[in-house]
Amino acid sequence: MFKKILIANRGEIALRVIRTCKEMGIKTVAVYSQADVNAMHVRMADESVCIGPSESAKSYLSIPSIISACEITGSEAVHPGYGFLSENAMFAEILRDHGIKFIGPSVPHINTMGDKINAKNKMEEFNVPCVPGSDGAINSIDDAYTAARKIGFPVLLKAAAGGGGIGMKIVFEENQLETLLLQAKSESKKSFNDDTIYMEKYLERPRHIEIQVFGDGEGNAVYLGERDCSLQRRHQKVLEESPSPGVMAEEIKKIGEISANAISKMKYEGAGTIEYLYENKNFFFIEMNTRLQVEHPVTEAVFGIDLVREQISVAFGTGMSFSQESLEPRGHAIECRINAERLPNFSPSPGNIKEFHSPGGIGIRMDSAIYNGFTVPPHYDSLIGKLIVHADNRPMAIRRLARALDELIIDGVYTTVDLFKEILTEDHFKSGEYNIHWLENFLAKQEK
Ligand code: MV4
Repeated sequence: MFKKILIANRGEIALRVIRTCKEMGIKTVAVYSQADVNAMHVRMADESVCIGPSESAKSYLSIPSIISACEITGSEAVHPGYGFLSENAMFAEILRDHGIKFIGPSVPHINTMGDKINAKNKMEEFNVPCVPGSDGAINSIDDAYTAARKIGFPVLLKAAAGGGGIGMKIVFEENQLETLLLQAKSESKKSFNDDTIYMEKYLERPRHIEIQVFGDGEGNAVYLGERDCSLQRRHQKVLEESPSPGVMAEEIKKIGEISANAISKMKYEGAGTIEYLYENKNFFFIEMNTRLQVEHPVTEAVFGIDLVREQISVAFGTGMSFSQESLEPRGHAIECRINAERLPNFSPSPGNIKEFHSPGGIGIRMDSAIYNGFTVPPHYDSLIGKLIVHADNRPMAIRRLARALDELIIDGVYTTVDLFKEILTEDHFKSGEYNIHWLENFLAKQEK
């Protein structure tokens, strides 16, 4: 097994990876920016290296600094966590060229999935159902008219380099098409330095269902159920759960097998997430993420497995510990993303944590890197913790979550904790009747 792994990340995910490494007897190296001198991941790792100033671009995103930290410490592998360099093919390639193992999929797989048009083509090759759309890029306004007439309005323009909704434009009628195409192109150019746009049928009320997949790089692949991530605000997930209250187990089995088959045929290595929109009992592929996701603990709870352990094991070449037949989901899990943000605008609320008390007890997992006296720096994402509950069924998970939220104390910064207490009492949440628009409508109602 690897003797030493460097974690190219910060916050709760850095701790999450360190925990598994410790259990596997692997030494850990933390990297940190000047803003994170007192961060918990630095204290929990066996060694640490300062890789630059506070700005992410000069520290957590600095490939040369991270490579140097690997060389200085003799790290054999890098776990990228999520965000930062986790889906950066250039980073994976440079590590490879330095003989350092990137814990994640191969460079070509990261590249393919990073381009949403290539990703769709690849998935279509393996008979994964996709949203009806343009045949690749829209290269002219004539292309756009032809595609839109074929697909039927409303259509959605998307950036090939995109994700996160940037450059996305809903087009309801033909006379808006030219203007919105130009806007999509200019936004995409600005954000990604790439103005490639493609078109899809706009699905009006879908759920966002993602399938967790895992491959060993040699053609063995499994799916680990789904996560319903429909509760989002401005493309930021807020609460995730598994199983989805809106999809039946046999439907998951079908799309899961299709997803695992694609991963197997591709010889994909490591953890991945295949994102679908689900509407009127149909799944439509939209994107694939080639990283461990923020919400992975929901899957870990339901399947009783450690995805990071499996990532490390597959990266080393020891294979996965499970087969599809050995995987059995149990009960229900819900995750709340706790952000240092002030409602109702969700404006960032960095600052000093005066008091922190974590909930506990049966079925509770609190993944966080904050502590009493810790100062949440203003330079990074506002996620300060994830509360994950697991119970025998969804109603019990909801009650357990309400209990855990009552136990949780975070003083000193504003947080999104109270929002969860309110969501849990809503009839449409309790009945599971929600889609990707429900949360924003709920928040708009509350504003009044
Ligand atoms: C869509 C869609 C409707 N139809 N594609 C938003 C971000 C990007 N990753 C994909 N997104 C969407 N793609 C088609 N063809 C609606 C969304 C969307 C959305 C998707 C998942 C969760 C929340 C969302 C909120 C707004 C729009």
